[in-house]
Amino acid sequence: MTSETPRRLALITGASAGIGEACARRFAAEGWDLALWARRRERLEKLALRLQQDHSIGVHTASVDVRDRSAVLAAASELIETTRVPDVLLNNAGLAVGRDLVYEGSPDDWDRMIDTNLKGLLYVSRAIMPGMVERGSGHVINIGSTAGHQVYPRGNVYNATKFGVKALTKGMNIDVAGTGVKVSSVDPGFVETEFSLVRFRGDAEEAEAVYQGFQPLAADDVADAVWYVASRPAHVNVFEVVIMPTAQRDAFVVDREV
Ligand code: NDP
Ligand code: 8X3
Repeated sequence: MTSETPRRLALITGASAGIGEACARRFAAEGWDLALWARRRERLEKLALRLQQDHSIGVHTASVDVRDRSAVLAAASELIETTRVPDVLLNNAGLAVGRDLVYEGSPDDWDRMIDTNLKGLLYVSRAIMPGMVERGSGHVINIGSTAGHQVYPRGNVYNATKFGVKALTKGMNIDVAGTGVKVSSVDPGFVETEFSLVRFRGDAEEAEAVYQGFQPLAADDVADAVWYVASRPAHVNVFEVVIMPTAQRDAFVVDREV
């Protein structure tokens, strides 16, 4: 890289924990500048400070709820005006809430999942992609899930959102044909993060049980896959990576020691 070449910039949503945080560390270690978004500002600022110190990179943080369309637009404009259009947008912010039967489920939980996993992803993409298209380069990487490949009991609305992400990855790819912009998804199985703690509303015992008796993926394993996808040459577009723990072969086949 010459002194005139700006460092590449990745915008990561949901960077305050889990997969997003692991991706932030990975891209930082590769010398990329970062824009980190999530709702928990303190966590972002702590992470940013550490990454700036350890890797001498530029890190921009913003407390953004991706469900809030005007907050997304404001943060995206600010980022583009003060920094530049990101080279990579990692649409990672997402969650599952509850494991209820649809006919007993809470519409508030459905709103949280649909508004975050689908509409949030769309709002951020809508704010960032025009600059990529105009420049003729950029890469949107969506974090989907094996839950977007196979429906499991009581997964209903979360499954629907991740099937939706899968459709959006395909649709976005078609929409940017001819522009030089790439769209990919990385779809993990079980990853031990705060995901299940959120799903089970802070019940640590229930959350831990999800990962008991086998070795789940770590967030760093997913960050490896994301980095692989992001670091292909310009003419290579990886559409979809599905990554599971070796003990897991689908939603129902998990080799647990009992
Ligand atoms: P975590 O709960 O550890 O992290 C979720 C991240 O998303 C946090 O940084 C959280 O930040 C952020 N987030 C949640 N809601 C919002 C919002 N409204 N606006 C902005 N940021 C938000 O879970 P994971 O790291 O596991 O999850 C990351 C992604 O990976 C999700 O899309 C999830 O569906 C997907 N996934 C997870 C798997 C797993 O088994 N863990 C497997 C497959 C996919 P904050 O609360 O600070 O806003
Ligand atoms: C997270 C993986 O199987 O818990 O998307 O839904 S799973």
